[in-house]
Amino acid sequence: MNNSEIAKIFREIADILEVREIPHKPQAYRRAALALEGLEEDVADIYAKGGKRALEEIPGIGKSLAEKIEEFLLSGKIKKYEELKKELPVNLEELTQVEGLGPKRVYVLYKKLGIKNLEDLEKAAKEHKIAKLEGFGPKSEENILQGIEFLKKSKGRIPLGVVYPIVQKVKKVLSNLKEVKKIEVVGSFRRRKETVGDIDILVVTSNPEKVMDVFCSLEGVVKVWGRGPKKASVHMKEGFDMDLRVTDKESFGASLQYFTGSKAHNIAVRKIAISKGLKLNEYGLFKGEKKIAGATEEEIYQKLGMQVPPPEIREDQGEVELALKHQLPKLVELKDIKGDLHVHSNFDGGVDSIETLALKAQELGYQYLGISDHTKFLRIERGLDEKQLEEERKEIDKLNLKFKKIGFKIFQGAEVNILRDGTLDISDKALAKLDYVIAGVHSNFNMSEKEMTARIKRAMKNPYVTIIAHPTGRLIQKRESYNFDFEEILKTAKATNTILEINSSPERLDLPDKYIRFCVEQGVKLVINTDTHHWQHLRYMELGVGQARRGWAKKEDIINTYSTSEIEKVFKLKRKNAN
Ligand code: DGT
Ligand code: CA
Ligand code: CA
Repeated sequence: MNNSEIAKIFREIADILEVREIPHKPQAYRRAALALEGLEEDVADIYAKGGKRALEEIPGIGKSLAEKIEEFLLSGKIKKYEELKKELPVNLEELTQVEGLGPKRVYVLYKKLGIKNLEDLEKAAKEHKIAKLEGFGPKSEENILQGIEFLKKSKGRIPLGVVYPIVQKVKKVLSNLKEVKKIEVVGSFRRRKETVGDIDILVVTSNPEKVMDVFCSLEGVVKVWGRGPKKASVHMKEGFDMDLRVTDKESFGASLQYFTGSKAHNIAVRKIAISKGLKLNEYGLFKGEKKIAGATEEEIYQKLGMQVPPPEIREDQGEVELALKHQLPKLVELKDIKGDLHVHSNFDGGVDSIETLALKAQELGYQYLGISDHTKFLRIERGLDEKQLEEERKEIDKLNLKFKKIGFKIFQGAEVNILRDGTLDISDKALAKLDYVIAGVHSNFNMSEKEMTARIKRAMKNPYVTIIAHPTGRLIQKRESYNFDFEEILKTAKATNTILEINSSPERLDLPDKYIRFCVEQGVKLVINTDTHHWQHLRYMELGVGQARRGWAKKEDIINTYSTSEIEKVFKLKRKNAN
């Protein structure tokens, strides 16, 4: 789309003008970039209909910028940009990604050392050329090298499951300070995106100095990138950055809204504000000079005539339109979950006894627990054969007798392997004795799309297969999903009443969010499971619920929000065609 392409050029022009210390103009270009990103219609269409005059009518675009847009539309180029670029012919986007490098410093590095890209930058730093530059010194050289390392190592992103427990702890330490009045972790973390670039934290405090001190000396902080009166930025030993921003009470809601993002959502919301003659930024919602909302997120959305979209769906994927119509779905919540159906016990080499796992599940308020130990094929993990499954059944029956009076039930399941041809690694006769069955692909990932689709479909057609485990097989940042036709899988799941799993394990989060949304739209039921191998993994449920919410899942889409008797009906429905 022309709009984002031109916006990018405008931002770069702004950067170069800033380097040349030209006043005001950079701001005008940045404002125009924002305006362009906020447009629904392509500027080419606007221009086709109304010419240059119509471009000038776009808020934030004046006469001279309208001319530049016209020039781009007609020639594919902007002369002014080409000229400016000659002055700073470097990869600005790449270089400014290095923490602490803004356009001005990039300019100095180019003028003095001819640095044009990340490679040049690393070479110069390693040769200690940067340390000698005025305004840099050994410290910023070291910073630059560390910044490059980080960019290279993690491509800048880190799985949510890795940062999750660390961030929870940081939040707790900071909220325990008496100086902290309000705190929220915002950005992609609040949206529960499966990987995060960095962590953004917002606080309202009576004593910013004190909070910054604590923040910069938190356990796990290996580097302080920078620290000012309102913002600090640190690097954690696990390889990610955290930003802390101080805001005041009256602006907290506006900052919450702004820094939660996503950027695309914010652009769409700001457009609505503009359409109502209002202005929205991180300080508040304004009518002219007058602030009409800002302290809470609720009042901001309310004044815009909107419901508050849950953070997990703020991706400009239709939530803004529905929020305006007050038709947002009610998403599943952690408190709706009544049990976990993918749990390994010490019967297949896991850590905990079934009894321990059941007691931990009861502590979480669950009404049932499904034990799903591996069957035969995975003998490496001590997979169970028919006889061992019978022994396990006895143990479960014994415990169920004991738990009956408190209304808690253990289901016996199993995690069976889907073999190359789509058959399972254990007989139907053995499966018939279980309450439910999870089937998954654990080997031979490299098949053609056609073969893999046929393989999984055949497994789903087995009347004893209740759930397909981690349906895409991907491992976050480690392994791509195998090739298969998800639409076909959806159709078969629906036709056979097979449930698809949202596996909450931090390295999986499988299904991915967009697939969850397809399931929800098609009425294919889902289950949120933890794949627990140690009782502490039961806590991963929270990650799975976040993932389900990102996929717009409601309570009724998720079978483990059902009561014990309702879920038994789901198990039976699948088996109705078994003989
Ligand atoms: P990340 O860190 O890459 O996983 O993603 P976010 O969404 O946390 O992005 P980040 O950390 O760059 O910024 C946090 C939020 O701040 C972002 O979600 C929306 C808001 N924000 C940042 N820059 C802009 C911007 O240029 N325009 C608008 N409208 N919002 C922005
Ligand atoms: Ca972030
Ligand atoms: Ca950030």
